[in-house]
Amino acid sequence: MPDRDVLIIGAGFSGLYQLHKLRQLGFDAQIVEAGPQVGGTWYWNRYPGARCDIESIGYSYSFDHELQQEWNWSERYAAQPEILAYLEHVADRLDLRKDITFDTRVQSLVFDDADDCWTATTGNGSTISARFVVAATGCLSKPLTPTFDGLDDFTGDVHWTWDWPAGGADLAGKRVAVIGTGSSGVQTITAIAPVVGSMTVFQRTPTYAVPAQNRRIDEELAELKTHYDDFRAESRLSVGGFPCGDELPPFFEDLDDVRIRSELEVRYGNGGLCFQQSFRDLLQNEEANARAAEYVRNRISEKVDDPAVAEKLTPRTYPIAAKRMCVDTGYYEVYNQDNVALIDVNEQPIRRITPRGILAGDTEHEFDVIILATGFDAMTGALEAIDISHGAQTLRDKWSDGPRTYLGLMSAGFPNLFTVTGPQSPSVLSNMVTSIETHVEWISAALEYLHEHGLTRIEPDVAAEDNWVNTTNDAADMTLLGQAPSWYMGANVPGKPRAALPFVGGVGVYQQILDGVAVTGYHGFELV
Ligand code: FAD
Ligand code: N01
Repeated sequence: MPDRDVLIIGAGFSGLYQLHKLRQLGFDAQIVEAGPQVGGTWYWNRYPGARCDIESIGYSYSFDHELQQEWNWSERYAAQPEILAYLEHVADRLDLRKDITFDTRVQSLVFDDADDCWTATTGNGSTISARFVVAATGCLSKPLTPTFDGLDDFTGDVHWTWDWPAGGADLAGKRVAVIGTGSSGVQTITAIAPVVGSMTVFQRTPTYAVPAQNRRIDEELAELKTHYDDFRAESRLSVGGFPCGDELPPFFEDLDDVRIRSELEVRYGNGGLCFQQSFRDLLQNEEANARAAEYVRNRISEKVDDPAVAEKLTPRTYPIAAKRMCVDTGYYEVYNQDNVALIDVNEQPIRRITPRGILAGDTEHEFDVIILATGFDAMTGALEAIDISHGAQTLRDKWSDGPRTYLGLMSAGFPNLFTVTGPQSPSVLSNMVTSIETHVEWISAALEYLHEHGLTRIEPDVAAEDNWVNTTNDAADMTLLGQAPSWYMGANVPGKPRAALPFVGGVGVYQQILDGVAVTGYHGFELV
């Protein structure tokens, strides 16, 4: 008999809820977490300025009515310490820690057909067997660590955004380099600009950033709490897992210029990622996309004093929203500071890190601190970092040309192994807490169904999986996603196959598909 009914890997938003839900259903479940405490993303990413870019009222659990009534978010977009405090509070409130093993990384998972169970081997050599495994390992938890020649020779401090020193880093008055201008870079650059002595930003691709319009939300939150459940229900049926209001109709419906302009202005003024839902077909229609992109480009040029710097910061080579947009609080204005410089690494490539700084092009720039905000091996990275095998087949081999899943929940040939917000589910294209709850609840219901029917094994049919892979690829092909070399497509990791990693059909549509599969007795799955 296996040690546990269910092994959950990871103690972030996903793993914590999964443990609670399974306990409620009477399963014997355990979490194994590589880090020293709960929080996942919000434990690791402690860099200055880290905060969510989905509004906290939605970027939070909905499953516990009292929790959402009692918890008070201070700001529209909570900062990392507040989100971490929330997850710690949830762990305490639900008494989750007693079933979590910290500081332990799962290194391999081997499926045993005789017993229908998985055996996990951890970094310290211990083993745990479980009938089912839920990989709550995170979509953005495997850091991308480009090998810059000479990094080890640098005599100053090196900090990665995803592993920021727990006690903070001393940047006051220092000469600081930042490599990377995605969300982590944008937030870090903005937050440290007031304290550094000088800062040089090394940019490879400029980002489209829209303002956060962050603010305290005391009164808004009190009002929302009078109808919070309606808001949550709307979130689950929405495109992105957070209600953004009605978007403009598809672009081909001959929208007039005044209406387009006012829609973009209102959404930009409101702040946040709902900007990318200005038009229903913003990610499908090149003309619609171009209008929104041009609008943001014009705002950048208004914010940056030096036209040459503004031009460098202006994205022109890929459609807006085809790469994850950033939500900023004064990012562009940082470049108006006299002590801030911007280097385009396409013009001046980073040749190597030297003991004193960075050699870019022919110039050595001297620094006290180098900050790396270079991103993640997204969606598949954390899963493929584990040696997952069933007989002669490994998940890594199976996914060598790109992930193959049924519904982003399971992969054929790997029975009893579920992924939360796995590849080919909406996941990173949505408010992830909404998508996490959807998956946790679906997985839990499936396990309950198996238990009630005396079954011990669930696995997708190959045909159902092939169909889903084609569906997700076809859906992505109908969008502009492929036109950006982004982590959505695996393009940021050298050698990673290009494939659309998330399902682009939207949260509401996806939820209905999942419901339909469950209602029909788990259509497309083989249950034994
Ligand atoms: P994680 O929080 O990534 O947790 C996974 C855990 O699994 C980690 O603690 C990791 O240590 C552990 N783990 C992984 N592999 C193993 C292993 N082999 N053995 C043991 N443990 C393992 N999403 C949004 O929707 N809105 C936002 O505003 C937003 N902001 C973000 C900001 C940052 C800086 C980052 C990096 C991501 C952000 N995301 C955001 C995405 C975010 O990752 C998810 O919203 C959510 O936190 C994911 O929760 P999770 O539990 O699925 O994964
Ligand atoms: O990572 P990224 P991130 N030389 O991949 C550059 C979520 N998140 O950690 O664009 C030089 O976006 C790289 O350049 P390029 C959110 O989903 C949310 O910032 O590949 N540069 C890019 O500029 C987000 O999308 C928040 O050309 C190199 C940067 O490093 C996701 O996490 C905050 C390089 C990496 O950007 C990932 O964001 C933080 C090299 N060798 C994260 N290698 C919120 O605001 C990489 N780069 C909620």
